[in-house]
Amino acid sequence: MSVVGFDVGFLNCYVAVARAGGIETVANEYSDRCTPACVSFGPRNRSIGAAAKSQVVTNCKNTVQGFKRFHGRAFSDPYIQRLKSSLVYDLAQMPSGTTGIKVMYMEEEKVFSIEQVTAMLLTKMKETAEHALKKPVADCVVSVPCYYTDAERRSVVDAAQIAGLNCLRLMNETTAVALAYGIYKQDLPAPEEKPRIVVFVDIGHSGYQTSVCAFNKGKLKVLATACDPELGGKDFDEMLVRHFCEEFGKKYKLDVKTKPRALVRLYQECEKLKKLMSANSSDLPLNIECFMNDIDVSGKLNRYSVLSLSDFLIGAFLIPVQSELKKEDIYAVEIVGGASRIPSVKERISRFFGKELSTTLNADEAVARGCALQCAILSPAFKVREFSTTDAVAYPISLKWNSAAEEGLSDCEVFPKNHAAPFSKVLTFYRREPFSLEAYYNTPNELPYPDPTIGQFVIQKVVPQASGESSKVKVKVRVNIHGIFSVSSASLVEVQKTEEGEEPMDTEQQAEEEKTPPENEEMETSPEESKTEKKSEQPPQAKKPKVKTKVLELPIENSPQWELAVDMLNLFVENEGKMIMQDKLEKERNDAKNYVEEYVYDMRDKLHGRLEKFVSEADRDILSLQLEDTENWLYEDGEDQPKQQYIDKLSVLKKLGQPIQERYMESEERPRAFDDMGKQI
Ligand code: ATP
Ligand code: K
Ligand code: MG
Repeated sequence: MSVVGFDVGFLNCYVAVARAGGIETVANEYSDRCTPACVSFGPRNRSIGAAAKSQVVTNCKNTVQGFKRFHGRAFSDPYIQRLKSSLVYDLAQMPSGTTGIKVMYMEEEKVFSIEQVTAMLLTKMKETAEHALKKPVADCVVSVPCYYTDAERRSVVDAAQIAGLNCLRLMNETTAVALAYGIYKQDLPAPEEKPRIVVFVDIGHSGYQTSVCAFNKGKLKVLATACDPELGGKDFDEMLVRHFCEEFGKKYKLDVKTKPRALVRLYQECEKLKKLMSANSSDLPLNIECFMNDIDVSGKLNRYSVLSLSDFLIGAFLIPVQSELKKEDIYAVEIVGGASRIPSVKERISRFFGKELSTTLNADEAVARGCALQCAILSPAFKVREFSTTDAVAYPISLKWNSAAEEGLSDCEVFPKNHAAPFSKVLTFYRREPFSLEAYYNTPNELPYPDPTIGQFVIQKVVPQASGESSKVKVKVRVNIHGIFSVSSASLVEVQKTEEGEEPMDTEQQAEEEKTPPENEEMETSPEESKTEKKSEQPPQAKKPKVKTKVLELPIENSPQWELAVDMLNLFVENEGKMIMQDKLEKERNDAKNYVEEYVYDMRDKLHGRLEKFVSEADRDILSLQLEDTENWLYEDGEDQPKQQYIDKLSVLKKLGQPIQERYMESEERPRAFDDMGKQI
C-alpha cells in the first residue's frame, strides 16, 4: 500500500507522498522537487525528466515535451495538425487513429502512443516516490485538468496502468488544490451552516482553471468550474519568442523559424526572461551566443513594451465563472500555478473578483499534495481525517437512442454541467430487443474538441416478456470517481404470470413512454458515495393484484471513443517493462565504464602520492603504463563497449593495483593495532 500523489503538469511535475510525519513533496535524484515533463530518446536508452530536458537543444528532434495536450485526440484533429507544424519533434497516427509521437529510439524509427509517453513520465515519478518511500509504489492519485474530456481521462488512466500504477482517482487539479486547502482548516462552518465559498485559480504553463468550492466541516463540493485550456504561461513565452524572431529578423537577417535548435534555445531564454520580468521593473537584456549561423544575438525587453505586447493576453484572464456568485459571498480567492506569479495577471484577476488574492498554498506543490491527501483518504492503510470531496461534471452529457416507437431519435441530458460527480443514475426503457445508447457532449461549442462523441453502449440480450409485451429495462449510467462516463449495468425486469393470470401492470407506463418526451423518462439518481440504491421495482400498491418479478442482469457492450484495445494496452505494459530494463542495463553499463575511468584517475594520483612507498619502481612503471593504455582505450575503442568489457578492464588493473593498496592499508593499520593493544593493557 502506497500513498502517493502525482501532479502531471504540462511543463512541471511534482510527487507528494504520505509518511508518518504527514504529506510531503519529495525530490528527485537531482534534489529537485520539480521534474520536467520531458522524455528524450537515444540510441541506447531513454532519458526522462531533468536528464531529458538537458537534451532539448542537443537532441531536439527526439526530445518530447508539451505532450499533455495529445491525450484522447485523433491525429486528424485540426488542433493536432496545427500543432504538428509548430513542433520540433514529429507526430504520427496510431493504428487506432489517435496521436502518437515519432522518434528515433535504439537506432530505429519508432512511434509511441501518447499513453506510452505519459507512462514513461509516470515511470520516472514512480521511481522518485519509491526512492523516497523505500518500497514499491502502485496505489496513487493522478491529477488532470478539470477541463479534460472523457477520452482524455481514459487515456491518462491507461498511461498509469502502463506505468504499473493503480490509479485510485484521477483528480481535477483545482479540486486537489481545494482539498489541500480545506482538510487542515479547523474553522469551517458546521455541516448545517452556510458553506464557506472559496474560488481557486490555477494558472499553469498550458492552461487556466478556476473552480468555485463550498466548504463545510469534513467536506468540500465543487459548485462550478471554468477554464481556458489554451491560456497559460506558454502564451507569454510565445509572445516573447515572436517579438525576438521579428527583432532578429530585422537586426541580423535571421529566419529563426527555419532552425529548430535555435528556436528551442530562444524559447528557453524567453521563459527565463519572463520569470525575471515578474520580479524586475527595469529593462532586461537577452543574449544568446552562437545562436544561428555562428552569430551571437542580443536584444532588450522593456517592461512597458511587454505590457503592451501582453495586453490581449491579460485581457483574456476574464473568467467566465458562470455561477450566481456574488462578490460578497466569496470568502477568498486562492491562486496557484507557476504563471500566477506574473504581476499583471494577478492584478487582472484580483480586479475581476474585486478582492485581494490569497496565496496561502504552495503555488507549485498544492496539486501534488492534494492528490496525495486524496490517496491517503482512499487508502485503507492510512489514517486521515474524514473529508469527502464532491466534484463537478465539466460539460453536460447527453444520451441519444432510437425510440421504441420508431419515431426516430430521442435524446436526454443525463448529467447537466456542474452536476455532482461521482454519481449514478438509473434510466428506464421499455424494449423488446437489444438497443444502443450513444453518449455525447451536447454543447460542442464549449468543448475544446471538434468531436463531441463519448461512446456507444449496446444493451444486449433484451427480449420481450412472455406475454409479448415490451420489457422494462433499467440502465444505470454513471460518472465515476475519475470523471469518466459509462453505462455501468443494465437489468431486465421479467414479469411472471401470477396464478390468477393477471396482466402485468406496466403497460400503462409503456404507452406513456412512447409518447412522452424523453426528458420525462423515469430517472432515479443517487450519488456514488451512498451505495444504497432506491428499490422501486415493486412499489407497494395494495389495491392492485400482486405481480411477481425477476430481475435479470444484461450484458453491455461498451465502446467508448478512442478506447485503447486491451491487447494494445497489454503490449504497451510489456514494452514499458522492456524499456525500463533496457534503461537499467544501459545505466549499469555506463556505471561500469565510469568505475574504470575513476580507477584510472584515482590510481594515477595515488601512485605518485601516498602509495609511492609501497611499490617497486618496476611495478609502478608497469601499472602506470596500463593506466595510460586504459585511458586511451576509453576515448577510442573503449568508448562504447558492453558492460563486461569494462568489468574485465577494471579487474586487470586491480590485479596490479590491489597488492599495493593492501600493503599501504597494512602499514596504516599496524600502529593503530599497537595503540589498541596499549589501551587494553
Ligand atoms: P499545466 O498546469 O498547464 O499543466 P504546469 O503545471 O506544468 O502546467 P506550472 O508549473 O504551474 O505549470 O507553471 C509553469 C509556468 O509558470 C511556466 O510558464 C513558467 O514559465 C511560469 N512561471 C514560473 N515562475 C514564474 C515567474 N516567477 N514569473 C512568471 N512566470 C513564471
Ligand atoms: K505543476
Ligand atoms: Mg499545473
